[in-house]
Amino acid sequence: MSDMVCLALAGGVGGARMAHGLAMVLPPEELMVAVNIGDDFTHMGLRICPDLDTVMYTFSGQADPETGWGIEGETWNAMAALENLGGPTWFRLGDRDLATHLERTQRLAAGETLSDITQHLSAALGIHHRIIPVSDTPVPTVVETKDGDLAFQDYFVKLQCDPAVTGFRFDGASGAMPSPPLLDAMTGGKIDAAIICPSNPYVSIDPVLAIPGVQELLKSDIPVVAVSPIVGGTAIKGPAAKMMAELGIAPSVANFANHYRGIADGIVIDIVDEADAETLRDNGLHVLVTDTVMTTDVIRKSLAADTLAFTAQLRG
Ligand code: FO1
Repeated sequence: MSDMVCLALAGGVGGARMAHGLAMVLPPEELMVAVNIGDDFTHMGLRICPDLDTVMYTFSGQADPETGWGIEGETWNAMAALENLGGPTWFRLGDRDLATHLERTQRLAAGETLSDITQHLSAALGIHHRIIPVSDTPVPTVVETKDGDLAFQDYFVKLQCDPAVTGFRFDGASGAMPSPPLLDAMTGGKIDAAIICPSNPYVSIDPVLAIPGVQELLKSDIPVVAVSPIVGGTAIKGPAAKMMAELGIAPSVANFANHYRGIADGIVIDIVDEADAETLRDNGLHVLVTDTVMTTDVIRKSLAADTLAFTAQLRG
């Protein structure tokens, strides 16, 4: 692939790890990672972009391996001091992580775009691959429950994903634009494949697909492959399987595949779900069965290489 670009759609920890695998295989000019911004919120005056930060920290090798978010070996002096002052500590901000939020917030206040700021922060972390927000316009994810709407981080962190969900909204999506680097790649016809990373379909990928132009791009003649975050009827990390069950959908790879009907040409599923491959193929999908549980960097890289080879076959 000369100046052709593989577009990876990512959010959350699983998405960041897969995108990192792709960055181990592809040079910077052949990969663009479009990251979910639906989790972003302003907290204590700081603009926090969890999925952009999780991808950046994962690419720079400093992400906390246990949580997947924040920085490994972090100290929590600011949080402890804040606690003494009676401030909010439900959303944990480590001392080094705080620098990211401070720098992003002051640059936004100075009028810089989220895309430009992310480019600056990535470069400062020694990252050469392109990590971009899917849009520079805030499009907050709203979690709908039978008791009313919840802001995403209130649902995910404050309430620990306990409330049963009834739906999701991405307020302002219809008025948003793809971020300039993404729009440039889209309108320039530079994107020749798309990979939907194993992120939560509802709160990590759907907010990305909600940005005008993105679905149209994926439905055009480029091959699109979705990597399942559902393995053996559950999610490796996070509330995806719980959300599916609450929406009345059995958490299976078949139902995961159904979520991207009309968008994905191929699905990557884990070895434990091999028995489901035939049904998926009967439904017109191409299927790759491989080890998708990214417990090590080696598996991250091999999953990425396998997925790219699979995507290349679909292009042919
Ligand atoms: N997740 C938590 O469960 N608890 C936290 O205190 C928390 C803090 C936090 C700080 C910075 C950051 O970038 C992410 C953080 N996350 C925390 C994770 C975050 O809520 C999720 O990663 C995304 O929003 C969903 O993937």
